[in-house]
Amino acid sequence: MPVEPETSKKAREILRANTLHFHLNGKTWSRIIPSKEFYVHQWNWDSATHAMGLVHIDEKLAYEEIRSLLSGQWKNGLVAQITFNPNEKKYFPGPAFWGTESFATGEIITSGITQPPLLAIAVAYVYQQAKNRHQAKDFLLEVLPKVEKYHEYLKTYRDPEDEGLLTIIHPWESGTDNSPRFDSVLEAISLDEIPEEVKELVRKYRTDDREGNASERPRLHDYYRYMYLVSLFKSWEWDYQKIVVESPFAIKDMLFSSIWSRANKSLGNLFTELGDTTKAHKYLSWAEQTNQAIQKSWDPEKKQFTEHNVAGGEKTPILEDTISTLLPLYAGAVTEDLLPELLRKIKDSHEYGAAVPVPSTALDNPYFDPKRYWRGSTWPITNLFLIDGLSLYEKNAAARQLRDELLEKTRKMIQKGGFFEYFHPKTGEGVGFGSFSWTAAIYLYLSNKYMLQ
Ligand code: 2M8
Repeated sequence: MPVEPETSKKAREILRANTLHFHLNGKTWSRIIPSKEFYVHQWNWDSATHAMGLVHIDEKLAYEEIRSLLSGQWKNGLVAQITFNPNEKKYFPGPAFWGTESFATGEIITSGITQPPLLAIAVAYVYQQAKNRHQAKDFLLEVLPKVEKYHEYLKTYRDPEDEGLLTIIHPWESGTDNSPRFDSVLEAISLDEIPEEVKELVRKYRTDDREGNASERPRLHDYYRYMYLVSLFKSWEWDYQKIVVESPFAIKDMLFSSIWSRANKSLGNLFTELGDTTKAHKYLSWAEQTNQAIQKSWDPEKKQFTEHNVAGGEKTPILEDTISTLLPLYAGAVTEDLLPELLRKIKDSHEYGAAVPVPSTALDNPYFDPKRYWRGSTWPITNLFLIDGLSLYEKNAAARQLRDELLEKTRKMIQKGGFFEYFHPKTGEGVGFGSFSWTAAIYLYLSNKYMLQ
C-alpha cells in the first residue's frame, strides 16, 4: 500500500478530531464542526466541502455529513447556514438568538438564513467518487428529494423575478461576511435606527472577538447590523416572501449566483444519468438562465461582472472589486472573449496576483486588508472555486496553466502555513482559527481530484 503523505494524514486527523456525535430525534448523528476553537456547530457550505474531502477517505462519513446537514431542513425547503449542536455556548449567535424554534425538526434547531448552495455539487461529487456503487446510489436516491426541495426554496424566495440571479438577505449568507462589497449597503442602515437592545445584546454576548483576535474579525458596527437584520427577520417570523422584499440588505450576489448555477448543472447532470429527462431539463435550464444573467451583468467599462444592491426595490450597481466578481468562472459563464481579462486580473500583481493567491479583495481596492477576515485574505474555499472553475476552460492553455499554478500554490500554502481558517496573501501566515476542517477537507479534495501526492 502506498504511504499516505504527511499533510494528508494530518488533514484526516483534523477531520476526525472535529467530528462530534449527538443523539437527537432518537438517532445518533455525526457532524463535523469547522473548528473547536470557535465554530462549534455545523455550517452549511463548510459541510459540503467536508463531504467532498471525506469521500476520499471514508465514503460513509461523507454520507453522514450530508445527512446531518439536511437533518434540520425547514418545511419550506431552507437548508440553514447553521445547524446547532446542543449545549454549545462558545459561538455567538447561538440558537437562543434566532427565534427559529417553531421551524425546528424535532430537536434539531437551525439558524434562519442560508449559505452559498454548494450542497448539490457536493452530493454529485460524493456520488461520482464513491467506490461502493450500490451504497452511492442508495445515498443519492435518499438525499435528492431534499436537495431538490432546497433548490425550489431558493428559486421561489430568492429569485421571485425569475431572472436567474439570487438575492441574499444577510452578509452571512454570502459566506464572505465582511467583504467590502457589502459596505455601502450596510452603511445605508443607519446605526441610529438600530434599537439599543440589539446593540446591547451584541456588546454583552458577542464572543468571536474574545475567542479570536478582535483585530482580525468584523468590526462592532458590522455586528450591530448583522444582529439587527436577524432581529428584523425574527420579528417578521421568518416570512421569506416579506423578507426578500423588505430586508434593508438585499443583494443579487455574484458568488452565490455562480455557485447556484453550477449546483443546478450538477443536479441536471445527475438527473440525466438517472434517465429523468424532465428534471434534467429543468435544472439545466435554470443553470443556463443564470449564466445568461451573469453575462448580461458584465460592465464593459469597468471590465468586471457587476453585482446589484436590490434593497427597497431599487437596482444599484455595486462596483467593489472582490473575489465574488471572479466566480462566474466557477459557473462556466465566462465567454471566450472575456476569459483573457479574468485571467489577467487573477495574475496581475496589483489586482489578485498576490504572493499567496487568491486574495478575497483586489490588492488595489482601497478597502483591501490582508488579515481582517474576508477583506483581503486568501481562503482555501474560494481557491477551490477558481481551480475548479478554470478547469472548465482547460482547453485554453493559459487557463490550464493558471489552474495548475493555483493548485500548487494552494497546496503549498496549507503545507507551509498549517490548517488555518485563512491565510495572509502576502506572507502566507495562517490566520484566524486553527485545525480548521474545511482547510483539511479541501486539501484532501484537491489532492485526490487532481491526483497529486
Ligand atoms: C464564517 O462565518 C460565520 C457566520 O456564518 C461567522 O463568522 O461567525 C465565514 O467564514 C463562513 O463562510 C463560514 O462558513 C463560517 C464557518 O467556517 O465562518
